[in-house]
Amino acid sequence: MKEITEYRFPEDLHTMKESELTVLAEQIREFLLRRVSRTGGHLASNLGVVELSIALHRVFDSPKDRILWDVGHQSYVHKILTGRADEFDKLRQYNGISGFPKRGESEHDVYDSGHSSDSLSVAMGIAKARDLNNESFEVIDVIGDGAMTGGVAYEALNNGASMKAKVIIVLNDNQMSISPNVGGMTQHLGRIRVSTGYIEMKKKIQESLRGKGAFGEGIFKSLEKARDALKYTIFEKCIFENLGYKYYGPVDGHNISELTEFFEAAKSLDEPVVIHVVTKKGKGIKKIEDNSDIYHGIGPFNIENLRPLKKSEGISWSAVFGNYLTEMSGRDCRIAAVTAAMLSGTGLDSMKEKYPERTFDVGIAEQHATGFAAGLALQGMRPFVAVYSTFLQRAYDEIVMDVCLQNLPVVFCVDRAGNVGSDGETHNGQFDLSYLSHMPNMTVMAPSNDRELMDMMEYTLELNGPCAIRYPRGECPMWDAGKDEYLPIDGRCSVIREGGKVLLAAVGKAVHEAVKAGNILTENGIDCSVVNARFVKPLDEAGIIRAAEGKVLIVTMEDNVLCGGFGSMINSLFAGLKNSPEIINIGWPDEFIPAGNTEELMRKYGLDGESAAERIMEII
Ligand SMILES: Cc1ncc(C[n+]2csc(CCOP(=O)(O)OP(=O)(O)O)c2C)c(N)n1
Repeated sequence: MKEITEYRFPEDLHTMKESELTVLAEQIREFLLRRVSRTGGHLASNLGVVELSIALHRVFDSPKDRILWDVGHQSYVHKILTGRADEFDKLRQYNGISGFPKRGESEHDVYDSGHSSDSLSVAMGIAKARDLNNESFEVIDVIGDGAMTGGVAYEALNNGASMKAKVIIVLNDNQMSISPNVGGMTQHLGRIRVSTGYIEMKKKIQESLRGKGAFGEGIFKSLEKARDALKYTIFEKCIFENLGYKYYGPVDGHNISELTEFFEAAKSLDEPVVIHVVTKKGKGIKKIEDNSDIYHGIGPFNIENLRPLKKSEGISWSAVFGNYLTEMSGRDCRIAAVTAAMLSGTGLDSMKEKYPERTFDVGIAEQHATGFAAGLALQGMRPFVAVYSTFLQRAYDEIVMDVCLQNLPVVFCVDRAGNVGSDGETHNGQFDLSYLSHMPNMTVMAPSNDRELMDMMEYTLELNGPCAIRYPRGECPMWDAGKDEYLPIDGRCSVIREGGKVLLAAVGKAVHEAVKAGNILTENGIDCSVVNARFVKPLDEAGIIRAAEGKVLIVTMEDNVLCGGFGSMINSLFAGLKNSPEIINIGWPDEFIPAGNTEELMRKYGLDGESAAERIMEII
């Protein structure tokens, strides 16, 4: 056998024998393990779709046929099978290949994905355009059972059932989201999986058909007959059929020949069809199969023992949040935690363990999470919605309508705010200060250390209205009782140092960069003041105006896009004042920031302390 990088994919797949494909699957697993151990990435989901990806690329003719990957974190095998194996050394790095499908990267990547559950809509749009243009190709959408907990998938299914444009929907059911999957749909799929009478019948029919060249409609017709006979006894008619889709499955997602048969058969139909494929997340490596949540997305690891290479010395922002929420919940039984399928990621494990009845994983459903929290708040509870900044974008309307308009005490704990590094464009949380600050009734805060985060969480109870607390990915700087001054969280900014003609006004993570810039300026003989704004909305206007007295230059710093962010709030504040100092704003530009190392990206885009100091020295 050749090395993975020596094949000509996808062409070679069409000429390989089945025995060779089985060996290829193992080679791909080995390759994934090696490469991801060096770069980090999404491992378990990709190990689970090796045979599925091989069968898809064997049966369909990409890029003529369009293969879409929902979320796209499981597209590594697709990337290998479309000629990108030798680029895996730079997976998820600046100028390297993305960890998600990306149109700019390959003609085989149909759309840039990263957020869950939207692929069916896109697939149906492509299929409809194909039909209107009298073109002929297949549209195949691979969507996980986790992604099927997201509401927009049902909007597409509903619309697609009446539109009838042919899409082959491959439902990849591994019973896992990142954590074990939740909800009624999961239970429904589970019941289908264990309808063993039907599965046995299906196997017998397949065996009798195999070797007779009875591909295509033959298989499906026989399956339908068998199922009709069993329907009222052991087989539950599934939701897809009730909506008007052809449904076939469950299919063994690790059996290339069975998958091939079903995909060939799906090709022969001329209507939308759902093929329900059952896979094992982490397939092939026992430790990963058993801990697929941990190996869903991981940093570089030791390939021998699969342990992470980098031991984090400190505690993450998510953990500070989760631990403190658990503590608060012990004192206040009104407190509840809501997450949209990111229980561990947002630090809620301890909360779930201690107060399971007040911890809600609602599935990949940020909109529903927000409305649900509004309902809890209407009944006197104090919900904390723990959510990544990038995914909260989904719930914009619910935050406005269900929370802010009613002035309800829902607290959004906005994790992974700002730049997130190697997940890149689709996952950066660089917009939240902008999209939250313009909502009436909303208080927007950004802590710069653990104590501020905990105090802000307490302060939300006092405020008794909509609040957002945003904090970044990674390690949380600790408040130092011996060194740092303590100023209660009460709407005021905190003045870290005073002096000179320059004011550095920063918020959240950027406060540390402002302090660095201040130190560099002092070393270079330029005295300055540094303010930690803490509140983006409402701004502590009086405090900031006082700090700006006698200054010739204000420099704002934030880990958010400049457009509509903290800096623009400061601009508006000073626009109305006489003798306003000159103001420059430092933050992310009006661009999607690519994957890379966060520190390097901050340097490149001028968001770090050194760059800020250099810029100020040029001006002064
Ligand atoms: C809107 C949104 N919310 C949350 C996430 C984070 N997320 C990434 S993958 C994933 C689980 C997806 O499960 P599934 O579709 O079953 O794919 P699997 O990893 O099991 O193959 C989640 C919650 C996301 N990508 N998009």
